[in-house]
Amino acid sequence: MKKLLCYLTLLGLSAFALNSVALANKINSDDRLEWWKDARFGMFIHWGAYSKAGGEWKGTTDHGEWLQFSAKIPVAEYSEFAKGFNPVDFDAKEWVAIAKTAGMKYLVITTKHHDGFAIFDSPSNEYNIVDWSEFGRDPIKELSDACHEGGIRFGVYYSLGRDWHDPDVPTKNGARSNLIDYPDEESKDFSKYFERKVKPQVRELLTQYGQLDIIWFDTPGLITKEQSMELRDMIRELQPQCIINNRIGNGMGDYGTPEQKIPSGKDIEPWETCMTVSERIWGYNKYVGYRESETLIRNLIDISSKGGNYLLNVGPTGEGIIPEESVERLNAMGEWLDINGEAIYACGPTPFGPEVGHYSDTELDKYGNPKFISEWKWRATTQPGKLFIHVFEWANELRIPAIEKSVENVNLLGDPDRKALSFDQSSEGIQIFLPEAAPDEIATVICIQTN
Ligand code: FHN
Repeated sequence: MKKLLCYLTLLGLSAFALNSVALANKINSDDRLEWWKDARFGMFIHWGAYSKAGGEWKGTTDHGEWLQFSAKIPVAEYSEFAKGFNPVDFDAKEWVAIAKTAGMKYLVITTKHHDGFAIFDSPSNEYNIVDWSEFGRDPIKELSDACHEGGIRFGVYYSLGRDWHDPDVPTKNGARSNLIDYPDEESKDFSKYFERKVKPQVRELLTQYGQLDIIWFDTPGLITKEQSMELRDMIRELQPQCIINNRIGNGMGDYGTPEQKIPSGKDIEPWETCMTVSERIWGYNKYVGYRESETLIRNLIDISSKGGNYLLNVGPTGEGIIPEESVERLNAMGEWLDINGEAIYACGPTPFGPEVGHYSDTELDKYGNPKFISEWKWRATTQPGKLFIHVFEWANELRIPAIEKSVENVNLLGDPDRKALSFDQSSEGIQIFLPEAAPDEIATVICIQTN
């Protein structure tokens, strides 16, 4: 009897021990996202065989990362083209240095876009940069090492539901499928592609590059709930700290991903807007225009004031160079953040809201809903004991809504002497008296310190 009691006790203890290990490994979404929410600003990189074309194909010039589809290139011709991908000027440390100078805290790079060509060493599929192209090196290994050494969080993008190289990737109504080489949409079996290519390659991404901080899935397409769950469980098992975006599909993932647009108001769910530095194309296109630095800086402020992250995309050339037009703009963002970063990183959203704009009571948007009219006078972010007002439209005095706490001091974040500004606080709001000229035409930050 004594032996049985002893055995049962041991059994109980080991079960408790196992359970606590499992619990310790169970990092919840909030814990995983903590550094990410503080980071606010990351670099997106769209780079692959398509970059070699520079947006051009047989006289047409409006291509990017969709080159194979938009130029209607058969697999045989595109695969031959991919063999010539040889980014001899690629320097991972240079890319990480550009991101750090810009004030970016993480980086997400396309490891396999819709063309199905992997720019990482993929033993499970020979259609990759090491085995297939002239380059013969693994840029994802070089970039992950540079990120880990440079103190930037490392993330990978993977196209889930579109792969124009594989015969088994159907899309909704065939609209985004490769119907040139694989015209029989009905015969395509996504589960074959999932087992043959997706699972082995995601496992390679999870096990070949050290700590992985983000997996940024794209276009989940016709993936089933079970398949999304299987990927999520694999990630959680192999890289429990790794953040997953919502494009893993079927309502899963740690955060939302609005694209090329900024939500009109604060959202309780974690979210990240991804946007291009160029006017619209993600992959390199030598003909495309670029957004102005003022727009990019104010977007970062607007997004931060609504509690979101900004994943800003660059499209390096086929030789591996981030275009100068992008670098100039990222440097301008970094210079602004060097002075005002305290009002962006690890900040909370605005305590107000009406400053961002209002819904028109006369105009409708393209969906027939009241049109949102953005206001661009100022935005707000917060830190404990501090309220930051980012002024876009300068005047000699600024009025903001009332706050509960009493204001102790008001100064300009960019003023090295932090000279106190005059202000008047009442139940009606706060009136701040400002210098004649705006210290920063793009956005001057006022720091309001409260008790
Ligand atoms: O089709 C892709 C596109 O090429 C690009 O990668 C964007 C980035 O978020 N995602 C898809 C469009 O939503």
